[in-house]
Amino acid sequence: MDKRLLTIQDISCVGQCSLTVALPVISACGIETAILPSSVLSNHTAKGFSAWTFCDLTEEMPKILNQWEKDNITFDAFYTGYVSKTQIPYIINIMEKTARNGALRIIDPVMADNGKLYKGFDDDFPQEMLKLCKGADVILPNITEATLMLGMPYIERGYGEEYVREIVTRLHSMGAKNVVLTGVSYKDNELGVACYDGNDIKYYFNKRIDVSFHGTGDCYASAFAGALMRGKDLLSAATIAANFVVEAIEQTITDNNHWYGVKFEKALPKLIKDLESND
Ligand code: PXL
Repeated sequence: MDKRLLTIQDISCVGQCSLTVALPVISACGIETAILPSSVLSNHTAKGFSAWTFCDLTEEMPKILNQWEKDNITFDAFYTGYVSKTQIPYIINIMEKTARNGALRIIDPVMADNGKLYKGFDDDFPQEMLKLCKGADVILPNITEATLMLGMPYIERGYGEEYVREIVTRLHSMGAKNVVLTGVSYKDNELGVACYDGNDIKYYFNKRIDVSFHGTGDCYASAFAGALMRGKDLLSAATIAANFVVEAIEQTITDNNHWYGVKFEKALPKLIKDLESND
């Protein structure tokens, strides 16, 4: 049977993030992708748009699950992104009820960046998100999200390996089987990821591109989930995803009018090629 993944996150109608990224990216990886929208927004909540509309879909979740159970709909993997606090128990229940044997839980604890929670998230959100991370096969926090969940200080630059080791080992000991920490940097000119599987920390670095675009975290997690489902190991999936994001940024920086996200569509051919090599 072909593999089927369920991704749970919002639809931001415009803005190249969440489901408008996850669905095309994971599908392009050759993996059947089902969706459970957590909410519908006119656009994302990051800078650039004047405001946004928000329609919460929590009440749909048990109804959708109920229908799926009648038809025995099941999944080989779950990938969650931007969700609200009240949805977390529903999501855990959906994952329990619809998992095929050995189904993977990939959790991107979307909530913060650059040391701050996103607009609309309360201070107790990190502790709730930790509950989702505790049962995960892989979590993909950035350093802000990881330190908020652990109650550790956020250090922007100039930290050493000990800081990263403390973050990934503590998240692992809380129950996340594998940790892919994004936005790791020991030198000004590099940016990368640290992968920890409970044994050793493996790194992958790219040259730092000194621009910040919205939605790159969603591009990263989607490509990672697709690559993992294609059978890549943790570090290979983390590497393929990082190179996909770099390509998407490079396709975007020359266009000053493209302010709300990255042109990930232009990077899909590279992603597909990278997935095919060493298959
Ligand atoms: O990219 C994360 C994300 C997803 N969805 C919405 C967001 C954000 C980040 O700001 O606002 C609605």
